[in-house]
Amino acid sequence: MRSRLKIGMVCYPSIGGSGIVATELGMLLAAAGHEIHFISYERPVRLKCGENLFFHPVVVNEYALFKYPDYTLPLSVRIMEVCEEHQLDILHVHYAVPHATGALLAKQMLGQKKLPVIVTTLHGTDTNLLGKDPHYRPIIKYSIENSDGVTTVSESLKAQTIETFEVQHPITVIPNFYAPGPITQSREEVRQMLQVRDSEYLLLHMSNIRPGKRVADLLTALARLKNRKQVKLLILAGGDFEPYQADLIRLGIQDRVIVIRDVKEIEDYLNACDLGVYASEAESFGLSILETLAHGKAVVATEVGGIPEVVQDGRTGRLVPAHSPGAIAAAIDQLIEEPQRMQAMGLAAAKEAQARFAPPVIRDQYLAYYRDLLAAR
Ligand code: GMT
Repeated sequence: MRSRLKIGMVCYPSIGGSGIVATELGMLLAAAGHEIHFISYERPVRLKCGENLFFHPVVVNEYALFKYPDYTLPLSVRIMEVCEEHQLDILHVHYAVPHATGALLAKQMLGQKKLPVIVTTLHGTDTNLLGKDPHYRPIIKYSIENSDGVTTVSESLKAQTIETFEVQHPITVIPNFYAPGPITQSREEVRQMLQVRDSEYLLLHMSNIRPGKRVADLLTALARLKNRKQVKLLILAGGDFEPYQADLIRLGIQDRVIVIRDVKEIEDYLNACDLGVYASEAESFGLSILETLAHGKAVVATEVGGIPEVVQDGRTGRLVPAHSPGAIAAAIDQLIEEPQRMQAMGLAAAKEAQARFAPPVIRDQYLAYYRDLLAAR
């Protein structure tokens, strides 16, 4: 077996946990000497140029003939071309549909030529959203069962996947990872720019703000806080906040909420905040939560999916039931009234993140997994 692996990485290129994990993993593997080929419709946002890193765009042309644009077929052709041209050992796809499906089509087209080992990582919505749609469920099940290796980002997602698709295929859990990048502006500078006073608590929420993130619950919780005059909420939104503007006015919290869109460098904001707040109704892992903890900030988050595998209730944050703005407000108020406890939780959070979710540790778990699959075939 080659010591230097050639790995294809297929992912969504946008701001979003799965794309970020795939990109960071590819960059870590490249830094360790492996040759990494990204395949996507755009260059992944966090992909920095470097040695051993290549990007192969999938070109999708529009045809009046198609009522709905098709991505899976040009994707499978691109995957086939890259596999053939670069003799890939591993094809690591993030999400079963359309990425694993495209990989399986590519494998069929390659026929007798050298085939890569296909590793599918499930990130969540394949199972907890599309898995419930009868028009998608069979193709997701097929894509999982025909991958050479399948991983999930949490034990919870593994259990949910087995239950949803009734799959027999072994599934290995390899969690997500994160280590804080450099701070470019001081906490004071960032707070000044955001017009947050020293005496105020800055809550932070980062997500694509899709309905499942329950941003409206966070806004309601903010309006219900006993200590609301002392608190501001910063939302780093990877989506359109416009639909929530009416809630701000209705709840009278326009002057308490700051929204910034499509932030790529999150570190300065995480450094400037005091507490993370997450109200999701489903979450396989919660990469934003890990990012918050790793910066030494406790979180108030919902006790759903894989979140309890990331946050330890009472030690690194507080877990509350989903769909319960009152419980979120009570947990935030309690931490504000016990600032030393909030700080101690933040310190524990940073230590825990470093010990359990450090990038080199997780990179080595993926490498060992790739090598086991290569040896077994
Ligand atoms: O949360 C989303 O809607 C985006 C989605 C994605 O594609 O990035 O996130 C999923 O993958 C992340 C990375 O593994 C996880 O941290 C998120 O928890 C997961 N989202 C859901 O399960 C809803």
